[in-house]
Amino acid sequence: MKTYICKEDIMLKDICMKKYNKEIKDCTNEEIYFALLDMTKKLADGKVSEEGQKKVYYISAEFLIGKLLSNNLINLGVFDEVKQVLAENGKSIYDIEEVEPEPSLGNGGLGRLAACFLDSMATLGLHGDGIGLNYHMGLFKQVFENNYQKETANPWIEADSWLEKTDVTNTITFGNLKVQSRMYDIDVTGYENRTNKLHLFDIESVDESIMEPDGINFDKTDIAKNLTLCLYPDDSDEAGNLLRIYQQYFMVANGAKLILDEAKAKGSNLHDLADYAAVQINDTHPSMVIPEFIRLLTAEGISFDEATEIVTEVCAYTNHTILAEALEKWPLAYLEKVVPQLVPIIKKLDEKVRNRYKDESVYIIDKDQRVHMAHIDIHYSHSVNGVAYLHTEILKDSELNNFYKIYPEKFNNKTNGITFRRWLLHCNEQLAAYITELIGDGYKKDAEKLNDLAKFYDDDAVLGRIMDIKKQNKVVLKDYLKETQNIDIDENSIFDIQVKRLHEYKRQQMNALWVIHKYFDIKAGNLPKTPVTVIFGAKAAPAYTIAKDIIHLILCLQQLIDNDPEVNPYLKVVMIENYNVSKAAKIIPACDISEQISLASKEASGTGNMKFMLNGALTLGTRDGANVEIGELVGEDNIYFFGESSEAVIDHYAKADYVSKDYYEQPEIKKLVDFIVSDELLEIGQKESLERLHNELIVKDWFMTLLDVEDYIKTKEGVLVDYEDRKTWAKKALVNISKAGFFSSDRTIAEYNKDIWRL
Ligand code: AZC
Repeated sequence: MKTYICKEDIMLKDICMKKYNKEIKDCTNEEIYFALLDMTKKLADGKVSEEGQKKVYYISAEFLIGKLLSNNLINLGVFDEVKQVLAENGKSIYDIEEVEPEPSLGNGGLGRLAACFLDSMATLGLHGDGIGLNYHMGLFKQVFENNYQKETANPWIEADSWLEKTDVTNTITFGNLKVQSRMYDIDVTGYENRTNKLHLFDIESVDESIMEPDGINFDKTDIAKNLTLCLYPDDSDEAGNLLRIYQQYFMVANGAKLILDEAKAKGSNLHDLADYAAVQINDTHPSMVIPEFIRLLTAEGISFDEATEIVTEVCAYTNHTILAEALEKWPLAYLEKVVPQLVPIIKKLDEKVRNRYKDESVYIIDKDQRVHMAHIDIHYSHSVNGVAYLHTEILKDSELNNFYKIYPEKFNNKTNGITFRRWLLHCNEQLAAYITELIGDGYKKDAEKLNDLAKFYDDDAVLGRIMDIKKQNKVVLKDYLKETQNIDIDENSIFDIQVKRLHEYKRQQMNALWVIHKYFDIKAGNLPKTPVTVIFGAKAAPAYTIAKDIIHLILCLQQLIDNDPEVNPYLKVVMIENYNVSKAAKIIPACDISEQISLASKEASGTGNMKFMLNGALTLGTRDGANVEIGELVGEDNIYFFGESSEAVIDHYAKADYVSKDYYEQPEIKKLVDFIVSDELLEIGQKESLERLHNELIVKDWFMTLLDVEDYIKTKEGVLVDYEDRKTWAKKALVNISKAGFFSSDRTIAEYNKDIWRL
């Protein structure tokens, strides 16, 4: 029997023996997990090197990395071997995966993108590290109670984990206090290539015990204890805003110091910093790195003007949203409290802008004395990019048009991507193996090779297998839901899935209105040929009341339908609790219909849409974000578009002429909306919450749900009809898989490097 990892000569068997004095077969799953942790770190360490002069630093408030064990094993080329060795010893890699806690270092697409990018940088052999914060409790853990979202603490750091404590420590100075920081590192393995690092800074004096049992509240003023407790602490009051500024400065002050130290160690005289470092600023959370660099460079004797030029050459900025509320604007007074050392620099940067341009809209400090962080980025970076073609066009033509007119050469598009290691090889092993059987494994390194699947579009046997694999993935999800939430779903139903952050612009509420429509339809005797399971998964920001009301509505619908024997054979609603990366990996391969129904112009890109497509789901969506590019690749026959165009939507906002009430007055729509406050639902749910949502849709509906709901319902009914022709459906699924290569984050990162970083 083979009981070791022969390839790298590091023996799992030996580690188990040394650590526990046991054979593999006698170890518990926990013990094996920790042994594999040791083994993986050793294998990864062998692939770290500091060669190459220039290095890229990706600074981000979020890194939604997900569990790492299996992905690292895949990237290190030993997954199959480990799986086999474990099986020979009566253990399952899948059981061991369950032992690993999911790191709580991100929230949504922006954070998951950062994680995919780190994977791709290492895979392409680029020397590139991540810089972020080591949040102890992350966002929060979501539980459902009385059909509501309840937040609880989400601690994830164990004594032994992927985090490696380093010797790098700094004293970080704020206006009113000094704190000690320490750097922790996580290995980022590339697929059969180098290992990079994710550097996470932590505060030495952090104190998890100040967290209240609700998992989100703590003394927001006790910075020395709370600085790295949580991602996105509540910012509905001044203390919360200040805490976010403390976090952001802590991240960039440590990051900037590291970057300069590494450059100097390689021989930089700092005047030539751009030959040593490229810094990608992921949204505005790290924007203070620009004035911080200037502060450090001028302290080394470089003039302010030259320091500004150096920093501009080094830094590049990525915008991820056009939602005004997400573009950070800090009151100057807050910055004066937390980071007084940066204020004179920011004022000088603003002065330079004012001297050159007479347009108030591009100033850094506005007339209300608020500092527009994105404006610092745009003036003082050499590159500004959007994350999908449409998004970048909207930035250029409307949102940032005044900047585009000044700096047309800075603007560029980098359509997002996803790592196929996690989102195909790992989450859908069966499909990956079948693709390999059909076209070889070249696609693992060159995703465009998936195009070779085109020759099987009309091959009945292949189409049959694609549907079989989908079915098996549905059974996996069914078993998982039974085990985790005690929910029964039918693997023979259509899996219609919307999983993403909860936000009104993403319009989960529109999907809920379809559920209501279907409920009426079934009650009226129009029974669907194939039952439908509508699956939602989403966390709402704790202070976002309407988002929580939408979750409440979905949970109430779930209960109503579950208890109605007339409806439940045909329709089921499931809200996944605590949706996260690990759950996504189980949900996405099982999906038939991928819901990407944001109000056109509002979803910068989306990346879930890409994951679903790659796993053979068909997109039902608006012409928004990267959906547009998916549509161009697969062709109109292989995607379901509906709804108003982004131009029409932007026009409605410009003219302020959208009146949801006018749509509500249409009897068909009124019936659906009014069901939110029907006796049936009020019996299950909370009056206050359901009435607030009902009212919101009628009097405000800022993201125009009622504008598109009719077309949405019509189109979705058409999708269900199409599903009945399984062969044509399977062909559409295969077209989607074969065209997904463009959305590999390897392609995206190659573009960043060619156009922006130039390593
Ligand atoms: C998201 C965008 O909403 C999403 O469309 C995009 O795909 C993703 O970034 C990656 O670019 N944004 C966020 O998650 N968060 C913020 C603050 O924009």
